[in-house]
Amino acid sequence: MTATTAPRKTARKATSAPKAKADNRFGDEDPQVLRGLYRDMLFVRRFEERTAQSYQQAKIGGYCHLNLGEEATVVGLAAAMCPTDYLFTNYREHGYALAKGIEPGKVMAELYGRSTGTSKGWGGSMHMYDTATRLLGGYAIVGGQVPLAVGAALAIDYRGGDDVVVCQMGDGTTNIGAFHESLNIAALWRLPVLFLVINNQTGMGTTVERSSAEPDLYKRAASYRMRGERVDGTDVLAVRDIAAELLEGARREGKPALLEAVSYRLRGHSVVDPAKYRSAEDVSAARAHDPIERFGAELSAAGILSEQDIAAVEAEVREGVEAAVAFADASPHPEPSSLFDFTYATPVPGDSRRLPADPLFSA
Ligand SMILES: Cc1ncc(C[n+]2csc(CCOP(=O)(O)OP(=O)(O)O)c2C)c(N)n1
Repeated sequence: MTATTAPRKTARKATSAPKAKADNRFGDEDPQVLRGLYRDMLFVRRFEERTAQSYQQAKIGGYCHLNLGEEATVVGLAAAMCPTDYLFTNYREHGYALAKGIEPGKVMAELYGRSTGTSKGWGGSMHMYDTATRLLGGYAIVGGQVPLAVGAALAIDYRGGDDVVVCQMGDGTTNIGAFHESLNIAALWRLPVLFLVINNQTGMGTTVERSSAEPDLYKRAASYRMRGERVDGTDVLAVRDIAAELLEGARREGKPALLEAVSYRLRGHSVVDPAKYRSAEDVSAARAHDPIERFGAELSAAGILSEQDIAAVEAEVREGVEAAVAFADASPHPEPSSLFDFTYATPVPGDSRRLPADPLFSA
């Protein structure tokens, strides 16, 4: 997406840029990198807010789930990954697509169902896919991505090489059978995969405590003798650092791992969910943990981000998001005649290409 997620092989690069002040937790961090992380999180935030607005304007249809509140996990993970690493996600993936380096216009065009989108407009919000950046979806079936991610890790292991697969999912997914089967195989065969569980504390409207007999989700890794860690998913640096460590273990030693990132969903499950089941305390806890405000305040206090910087980043980000919207809006819809072109990978006899309103039997 920006310099923050630029190609690299290790989690942190040596730099000759000026160092941040020492009287804060930033130590020898490159201020440029810190500002980049802030900018990338803000981009996801504004992109998602604009997506919600476009949905209300009926520019976007179908299901639509946002990463609002989860920006630190999205950006921290991307900062730890190599660009050649593979990523599988659930349906809440717009931010990951951006952080993986896909052009924002292409991401928005997919949301708008236009042919310039990541999946030619046929996938929509939940099915983004991009081989160039190795985002291998975008899955709507809860847990559907987990066995596929393990399959990709098996392919890497079989062929050789040091790529790693990250498999993102929500807390609710850890109660799906395929999650347990996949972790078992990954551990048994020592596959290079990091399971990233976004514990945003709710699966639709059900809390983790009500749905999970073991609500400390990172502990599930222990059943498979796998390393399990929990991190504050609203702290971009904490996510980046632990993700980098676990990715390195998977890459160098074939040690799969599970990372639970605890965050707070700022809105409902999807754009059409008013989240009436949430208590006032829950909503204010979510606001209090806003990852962007918190990081911005820290950077300001450390003298790394001035008021003018914040205003300039805001302007640049808004301009980028509006450019993405303009690109999407100006892009063509897919041709109806092309609707079935990729239903099957190869031609299939008797493949029905009937469109809605076509006669059931035609001469
Ligand atoms: C197999 C399956 N069961 C049920 C659903 C309906 N459903 C969609 S999202 C969701 C909640 C999943 O929650 P979680 O895994 O915590 O992910 P989050 O939405 O918080 O990212 C459910 C039950 C589905 N899509 N697939």
